[in-house]
This record gives sequence, C-alpha cells and structure tokens, in this order.
Amino acid sequence: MQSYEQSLQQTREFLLDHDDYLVVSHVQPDGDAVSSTLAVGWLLSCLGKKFTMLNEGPIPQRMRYLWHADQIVNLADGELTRTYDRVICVDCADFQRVGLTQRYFAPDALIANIDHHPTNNGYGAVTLIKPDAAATAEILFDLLKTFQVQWDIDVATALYTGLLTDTGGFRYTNTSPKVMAAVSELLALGVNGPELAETLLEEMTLAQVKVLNRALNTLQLSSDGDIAWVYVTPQDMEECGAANEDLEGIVNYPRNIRGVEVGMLFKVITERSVKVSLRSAGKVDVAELAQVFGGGGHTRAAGARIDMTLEEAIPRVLEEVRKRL
Ligand SMILES: [Mn+2]
Repeated sequence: MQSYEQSLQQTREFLLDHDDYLVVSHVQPDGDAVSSTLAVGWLLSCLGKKFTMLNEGPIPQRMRYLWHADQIVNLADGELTRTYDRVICVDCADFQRVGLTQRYFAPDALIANIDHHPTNNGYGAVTLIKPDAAATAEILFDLLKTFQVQWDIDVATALYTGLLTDTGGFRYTNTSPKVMAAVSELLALGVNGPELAETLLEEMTLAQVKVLNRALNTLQLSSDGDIAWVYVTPQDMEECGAANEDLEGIVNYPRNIRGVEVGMLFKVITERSVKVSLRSAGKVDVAELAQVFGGGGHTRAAGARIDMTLEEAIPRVLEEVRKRL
C-alpha cells in the first residue's frame, strides 16, 4: 500500500509524462465533481497540456460561473468524435460512476483515479485516494501544491466550491482543520465566500421549491420515529419543471427531523427503477448500506439505484436500515 505522498508523486508524474487527457467525473455532477474536473483542467492548461473535459450530463446552472464550466462537454448536447488513451476520473467511487463518458475511453486507456470516497474500489492504473479528505477538491489542493504553478482566483474559486459543497457549508464532520487551513489560503487569494454560499447553498429555483413541496407531501415516518422518507415521481418532476439538480438537499428534510437517524429520498426513475439517497445522523453507516444495493458514498451520505418499483424498494431499504439501528 503506497502512502498518500507517494500517490501524489505518482499522479504528478502521470500528468507530466503524457498529453491529451480526457477529464471526467460522475453522472449528475455535484459541486465537488464539477470543481474537481475544472481544477484538473486548469492545472493541465498551466502545464501546456491538451485536454478535454467531459460529463454525461449538464453542469448545474448554479455552477456555471466557474472558470471554463461552459467548456465541459455534455453528452446530452453532442458526441465526441474519438477516444482517449489517458483519462483522469475525479470524485468517482467506482468506474461505472463515469456513466456514458466511458464510451470515449480507449480500450487500453491509462486511467488516473482521484477520489475521496471510502467505497472507492481502486480501479485505474494510477490511484490517488484519500478517504478522509473532505472532498476531491481537498486532494487536488494537495496535488496542485506539488507543481510550480501560480494559483489564481479561478482555481481558488473552483477548489473552494468543492470544499464548500461537500462539507455542507463547512458544517459536516469532515470539516477538518486541514479544510479550514485550505479555505484560509483560498480566501486570501480573493475567493468571495459569502457570494458562493449564497449561489451554491442558499439560492433556490422556483422549480426547486415546487418539487420540495411535492416531496414533503409524501413524508412518512417509521413507527419508532427514527427513519423518515419522502419520494418524487417523474410526474412531479415534469409538473414542477424540475431538473435533477433541483432535488439536491431535499433528503435533508426527513433527516433533519428531531429523533430521525436515517433520512431517505426515493426518486422514481422508471416503472422498475428507483434512486435512493440516504443521509445518516451518525449511528448508521449508509455507505455500507448503499453497497448492499450496488451503490456507495460516505458514512453519512450515500446513494444507490435499485431495480424495483417504488412500492418494492421502500420496504426493502427500510428493512436494511432497521437491521442497523
Ligand atoms: Mn466529493
């Protein structure tokens, strides 16, 4: 098992020794996924390397102020015309998380896997995994330090965005002294913390409020009051004009009820497919629980896609939660 320092060096060499990279992150990208993609792109551009940034879907509207966010190719808008031999995956706990972007990986592509999920399975030729990092952005903060590049407000804002969003606004247990030291440096580079908090954490679209209202109308509590859940259907999404990104944060409402240990959001995808988001108050390791269903994540925040109807999936997940309480 190589040390974190060795992994940083190995990743540094991977970036210096090659050219023409594909930089990807997970489907339905969050703040850390987007900012990590851009921080790697920023570094590669400083190194004079060719690169393409790619995601399966669109970048959430609220993150489009980020440096070169408009240059992340979205497969919903268009295809790439070729494959890549050098791929950098950020914030992806397993290979499947990259979604349809894997079509553009050459069959023998060398992959660098940069991530902070404890459930990361170590795919790729180069691995830079730090499970106790608050965000992939924290790992990239360390990686960028190994290069002689002049940091600017663009990269500082990207890194800050990943740290801010993955720590829930510097509130979750992953908000370590290391995070705050990094944040201190980023603020000194001119990052506008309050404005980012407003844009990324506070501001809601009307569609978001409407779909939240629908979800809260489905709220149910277990008889012991320690598990709470809500669900959203495709019809809700359509009638509210909501996109996937509008569901962000909804799962915190059931979780925030006093006495609740596990909060859940079920999103119906199709007749026989449901996505569940899980949040834990601390007693239950929801990353481990999500793995039962082929998903993953962090001990307090995880998710999985389950090929069942909503009516089948809810009791099945409840049973697994109950076992752990
Ligand atoms: Mn992350």
